[in-house]
Amino acid sequence: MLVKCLRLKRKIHTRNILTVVLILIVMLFIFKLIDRESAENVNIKAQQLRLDSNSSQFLENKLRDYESRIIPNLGNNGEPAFLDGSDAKLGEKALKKFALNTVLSDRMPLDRKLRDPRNKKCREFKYNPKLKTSVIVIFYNELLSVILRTVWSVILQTPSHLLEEIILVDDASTDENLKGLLDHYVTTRLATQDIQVVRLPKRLGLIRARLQGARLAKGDVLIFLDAHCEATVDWAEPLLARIEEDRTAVLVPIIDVIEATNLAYSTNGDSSYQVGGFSWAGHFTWIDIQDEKDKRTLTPVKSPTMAGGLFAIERNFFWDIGSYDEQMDGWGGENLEMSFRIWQCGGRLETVPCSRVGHIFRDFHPYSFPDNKDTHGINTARLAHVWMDDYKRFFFRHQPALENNPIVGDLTHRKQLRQKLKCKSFKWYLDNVYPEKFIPDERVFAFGQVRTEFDMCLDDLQLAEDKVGPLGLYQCHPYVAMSQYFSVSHRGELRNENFCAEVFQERDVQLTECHGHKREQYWVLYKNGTLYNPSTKKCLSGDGVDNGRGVKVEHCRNSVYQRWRFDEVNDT
Ligand code: LR7
Ligand code: MN
Repeated sequence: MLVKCLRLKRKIHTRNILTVVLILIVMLFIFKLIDRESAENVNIKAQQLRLDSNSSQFLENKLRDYESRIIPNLGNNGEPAFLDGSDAKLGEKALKKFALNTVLSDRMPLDRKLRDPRNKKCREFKYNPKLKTSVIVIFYNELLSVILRTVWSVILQTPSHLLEEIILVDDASTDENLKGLLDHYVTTRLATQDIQVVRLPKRLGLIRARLQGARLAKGDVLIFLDAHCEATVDWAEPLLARIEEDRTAVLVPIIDVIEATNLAYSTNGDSSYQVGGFSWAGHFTWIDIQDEKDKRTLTPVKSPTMAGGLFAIERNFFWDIGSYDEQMDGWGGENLEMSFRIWQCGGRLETVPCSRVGHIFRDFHPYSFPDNKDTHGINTARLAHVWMDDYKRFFFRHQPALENNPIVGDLTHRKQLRQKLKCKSFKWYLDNVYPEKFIPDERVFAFGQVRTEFDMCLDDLQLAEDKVGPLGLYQCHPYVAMSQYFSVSHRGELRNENFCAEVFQERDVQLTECHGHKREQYWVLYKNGTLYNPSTKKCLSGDGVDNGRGVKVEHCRNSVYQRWRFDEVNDT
């Protein structure tokens, strides 16, 4: 019985197993079938997609769809433009994300007409240049419509006999629209134009991207533009004519503002413009023209530096004078490097007031940088070592960590270039090209940190470069940029790089624009450390001033609160 039972059990067992195996096999087969089918499906779909997004029909449809949404005459004459309803909201969102109203740009005609922003007298000048130019536009993830508006403005505003070609250099953008769609636009809508799109295999940064464009260019002159510019009437003629006259002249147009919010082309009047300067922190700045009469003649005006994005240079001269520092990465610094080099090595830099180009000024970079490196700092350290001689000390006060840092890279080639071209010193540049630049420790009676007896120091309280604010007191600290660095100049100014201490209402002391007329900005430093302000007959006083608050002038008395100790005092 027991044996029988066992056998029966075994019988049932075997049958069960057999059924399960059978079911499994059937299921497996079904699964395989389904699986194969879906894999094939996916494959076919992927293939279709690939075919589609590259096929000219697909691109053509996409482009037509895009073109159909353009609103005729929007932004005509460079007027500010606005969208309604949901587009307006989307535009505001885009502004926060890209620092540009991309929605608006996509609705605005790519070939919009701008009014002539020039001073009227410019229209009387006749230029007849023979040189032809290559226009080089570099971009990384810029908006397609903005790039195309740049291209259209060049085509529409440059007589064809002066335009050799347009070279678009894509610095390995990741935005899909900048590939197929851009190519399709160029080959269909701009087929009659000589336009090359060059694609860099990996992101090289704007300096090496420009170099790549320059290597391919054939024109007599190279004009570089950022990818968000609009050229205006006759912009190219005065540039080319001036280079024909002097091949060592490197030229910048007046750069007008295209507003990122509403794409308005705004000018600061037709004759008010500035030229380029720099700060010891290594930034480009705008400065007033040295000789006001230059403004009236409307002829090219000497500029100590350039902003960097928009300029014209004779092609061979570009290479002769050392093109760019190819070891500069990312963004920043190349503009001051090129400016100093041009002046120091025998060229000149000028702003041409009858050539005007708009540029979209964005509040932040809409793109990121690989590795988050401070390329501006590193690039500026490079140029400081190569071109600024001992004056680099001011830059490295702002960036002490970069002074002897291997991250700055090898400088041999650039130093050799300076030797080979027999370039002049930075002192020559300051004396001859930019004599109004304030040098914190030259032609001064005293300079450095300015201490009270209680280890408090005069401090600019982080005043931004373009603001007015109190001259303050703060605990002395060794190295926070130049915020505690002041000088008493030979003109009697108590000042830092940009601002002069001025007495307001006979009591408060503000840092404000230096006017050079003495009065409330005039100070006399006595041997005992008193800082006397003759116009109020009062002395700079630190009593009762809290950390981070403004100092005052008070009646002079023999008090420790009215004695100021500068790091360095000159004998004279
Ligand atoms: O990795 C990058 N690769 C690129 O190709 C980063 C940027 N780019 C492209 C970018 O798409 C753009 O077309 O390089 C161009 C310049 O970049 P922007 O527009 O972000 O720079 P910017 O206008 O803020 O900065 C100014 O200083 C830069 C310093 O490196 C360059 O010299 C810019 O060309 C320069 N722009 C101008 O001079 C315009 C006038 C502005 C002022 C003042
Ligand atoms: Mn720009």
